[in-house]
Amino acid sequence: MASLFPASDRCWLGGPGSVELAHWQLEVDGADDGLVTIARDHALLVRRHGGAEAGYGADGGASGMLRVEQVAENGPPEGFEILTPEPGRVVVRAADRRGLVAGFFHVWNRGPGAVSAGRHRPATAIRMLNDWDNMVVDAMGSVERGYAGPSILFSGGEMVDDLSRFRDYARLLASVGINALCLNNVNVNDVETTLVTDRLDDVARAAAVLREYGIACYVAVNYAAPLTVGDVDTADPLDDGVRAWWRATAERVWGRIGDFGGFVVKADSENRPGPFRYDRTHVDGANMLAEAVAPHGGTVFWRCFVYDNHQDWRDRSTDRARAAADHFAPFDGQFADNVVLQVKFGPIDFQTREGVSPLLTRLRATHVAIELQITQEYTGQQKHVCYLPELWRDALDTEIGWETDGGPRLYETVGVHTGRHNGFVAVSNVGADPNWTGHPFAQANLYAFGRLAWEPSLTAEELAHEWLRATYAVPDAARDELAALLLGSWQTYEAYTAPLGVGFMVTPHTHYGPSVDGYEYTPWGTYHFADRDGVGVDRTVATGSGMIGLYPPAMAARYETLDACPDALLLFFHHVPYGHVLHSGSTVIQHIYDSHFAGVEQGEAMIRRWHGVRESLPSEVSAVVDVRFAEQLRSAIEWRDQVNTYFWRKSGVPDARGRLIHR
Ligand code: GCW
Repeated sequence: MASLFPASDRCWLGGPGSVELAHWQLEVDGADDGLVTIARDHALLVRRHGGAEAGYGADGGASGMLRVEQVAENGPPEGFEILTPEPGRVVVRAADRRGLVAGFFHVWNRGPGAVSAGRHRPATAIRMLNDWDNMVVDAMGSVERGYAGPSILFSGGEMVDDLSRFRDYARLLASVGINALCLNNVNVNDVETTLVTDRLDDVARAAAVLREYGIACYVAVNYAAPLTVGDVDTADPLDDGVRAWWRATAERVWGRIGDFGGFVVKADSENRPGPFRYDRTHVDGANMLAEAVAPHGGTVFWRCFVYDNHQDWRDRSTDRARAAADHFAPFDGQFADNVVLQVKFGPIDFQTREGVSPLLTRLRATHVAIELQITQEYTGQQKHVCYLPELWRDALDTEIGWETDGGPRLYETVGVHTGRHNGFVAVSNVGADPNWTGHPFAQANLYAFGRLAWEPSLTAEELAHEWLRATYAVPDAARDELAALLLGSWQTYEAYTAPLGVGFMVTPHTHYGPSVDGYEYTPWGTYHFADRDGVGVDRTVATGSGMIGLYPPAMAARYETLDACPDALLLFFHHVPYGHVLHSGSTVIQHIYDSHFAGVEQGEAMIRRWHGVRESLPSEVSAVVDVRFAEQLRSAIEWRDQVNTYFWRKSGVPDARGRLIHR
């Protein structure tokens, strides 16, 4: 028996100030016979196949407002139907366990009074999270780029014994439609390499928990495992010994965990081993693994974050934004059917704003998952409120115009060519912090990712209201204020950080706070090229790296010329003089000053709004938010002053409005 709701966690699934449903429980007992039990307080409703009622529990089912039944007929996988046969009664029907869980939470997250009859099914098959959890605390901590405390799954080189917190996590993910989870960091170190060999019992324990909620278990593997933990002296994907090692490994994995999902691979990326070492291609590497897992129904998620991180900053011919498309687009159609290419939404690295990855516009015969980052590595590290659905909407709504100018939008292209095996992956933002995400409002990003992956047309506004309704029992007016606080927070963050899409002005290594030239002379390929005359990266076909030419022609035309290029992405695609006049009418240098002053003012306005609404939330939530807002404002001021001072010193152009810029 598995209770679907944690009793004590501060999340949309319960905890102080959460909606009245904190007392509900749904229990799914043995998927095979379709027995589903729902309890509210002590009242149980039990239904079996075909809707036959098996009985009521404890107090006679007085609170039977919501019934869940599993039907024997074939419905769409993971889909469900809501019926409202009479006022006050809601019935959820589904053909499989995932549909049941999804349907139940559909009602739960809105409240039974707010749902209407209808059929629902996910738009995408892949709705996956990648945890970047390390087994051993390393230089990156227990969770790489984690901002919510240590890993909930690993501690001191081992998987924790008590998986109750992990079970709550699984429940939480199921509640928003996530159906796959990769347990460990894609940077696979020595200990994690043995997850698929010596530590299978641990993986099996985690997989058993995930199974209860219809979530497939994945592990990130070390591409060089045959060499490092196996008895083979190479990791050449075409070597028979290597192929045999992976086949045997897959047999053992699936022999232990019959419904195991598969492997996630970061190869030839940021010093990780990969097929390039053996002069082989990524098709060779991915298909070799795919062949090993195929007999078991397994899938290989192959990440496309492949670029030269040993670049000479003097070399202007190499452009990191081209790399994924250059490496992978030529192989479109050559990857095995159980390979999914996992592609970051932008071609650089989860920046506050980037043009979309050209690779995503080029894969027409390959399964693709768009990778988003929920953990706020570059967007305020869960100290700043930065509501990411607005960033994601901006990227996903980009019109990619394959044949003509305009549509389809990026999100509409997921899976249109290859059908199944497409969707969304995101890097998770949870940790052992009692509120799960460090900043209580960062839960909204996790919630929204799951919902967006299921229904990629949902608006940022809809998602904010949905999350708030499911999380805090507050009056409508307070909820509207909280939604207003989230909405626009990404634009505010952008306004006080790096200007006009230029990206990467962060402190090296930690990626928190400003350091305008921090990466300028490093091997990482993330440059802004600011000098006394201008700033930005020339990616045009005419005079730059030609990266824009990797887009379909009509889309390329939208970025290639200064006339056409939108202001928000100007410095991502062009190097311009400080006096260049934007479509907004402002010059670039004046925009930099104005936007940084405005960003801090918007941050102050957010805090005023927060003060008007903070009393409506439980004190433990407000106390954390207060502390984080203080840091957000401090950091925003630091960004404003460093960026404005830097550009004043470079350009010598004074602020037209004469505000204080430190010299
Ligand atoms: O954004 C960068 C991060 C790395 C991360 C890498 C990746 C897991 O700084 O910490 O490594 O991306 O996506 O592989």
